[in-house]
Amino acid sequence: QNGLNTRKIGNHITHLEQCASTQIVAHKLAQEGAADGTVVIAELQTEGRGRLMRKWDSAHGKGIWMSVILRPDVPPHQAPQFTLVAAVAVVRAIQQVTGLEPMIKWPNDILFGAKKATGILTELQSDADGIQALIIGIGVNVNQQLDDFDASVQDIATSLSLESGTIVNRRELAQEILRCLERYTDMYIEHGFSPLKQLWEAHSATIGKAVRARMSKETLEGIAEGITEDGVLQLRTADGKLHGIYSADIELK
Ligand code: BT5
Repeated sequence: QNGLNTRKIGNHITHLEQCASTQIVAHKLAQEGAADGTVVIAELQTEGRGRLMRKWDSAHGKGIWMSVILRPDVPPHQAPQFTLVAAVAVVRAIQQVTGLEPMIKWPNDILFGAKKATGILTELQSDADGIQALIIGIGVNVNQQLDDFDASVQDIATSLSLESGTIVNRRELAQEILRCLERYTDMYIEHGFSPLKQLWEAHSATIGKAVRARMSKETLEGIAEGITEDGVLQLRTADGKLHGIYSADIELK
């Protein structure tokens, strides 16, 4: 028993006052053989990162900046789905602890209206034998007020405190996120995405909407019709064609 009532996630927690990025620390621990479910959490990240090496603004003591090492027995092509599963876990935890109702923007943003409160970053360590480790990075803006944010994100970011008008207990929320993450990743590993699809769609800010999907080589506009059992976004363009989107930045139109 680890106090969280989880089986593995959070059995080992490294709590740092400061680091460059909890992703970097977690990658290193994973390479050194850290157990499935190991968690790294920091009060301050000096080089918090998003996808494609974008910056993640990580104010001191105001958010939950953490990375979770998982060692699931699934093929590497399933790694991106863990982002969707983690998003469901974080939304459920936020609902549970604060009563707020955030929405998920495919694949990795948790929003209130158009503003982002959480980002998720799933990274992979793999070799010829398959996945060695997944490093799931979760950044939740919890108690920032507007001027705690970097000027570059003040127009696009929000925090749970700004949304609720109260101070939110970060420890309680982090614990609930870890419990939900274990519940939903277990479900995914055992049964695949189908039992989670409905839950995901119920919290989706994307499905049924007109969106612009920016990918590395092209941009497509159309209606986001749904996601497949594999978590692939189905986008229907004006010419009636259905496109499977594996990775993109989505703009709601
Ligand atoms: C993400 O990337 O949203 C993934 C963020 C993951 C952060 C966690 S914190 C713990 C762990 N350790 C790390 O170093 N990272 C993970 P992406 O979809 O690429 O979004 C990045 C964009 O979000 C930036 O380019 C900004 O526009 C915006 N942004 C940066 N910081 C933000 C913040 N605190 N709140 C809201 N938006 C932010």
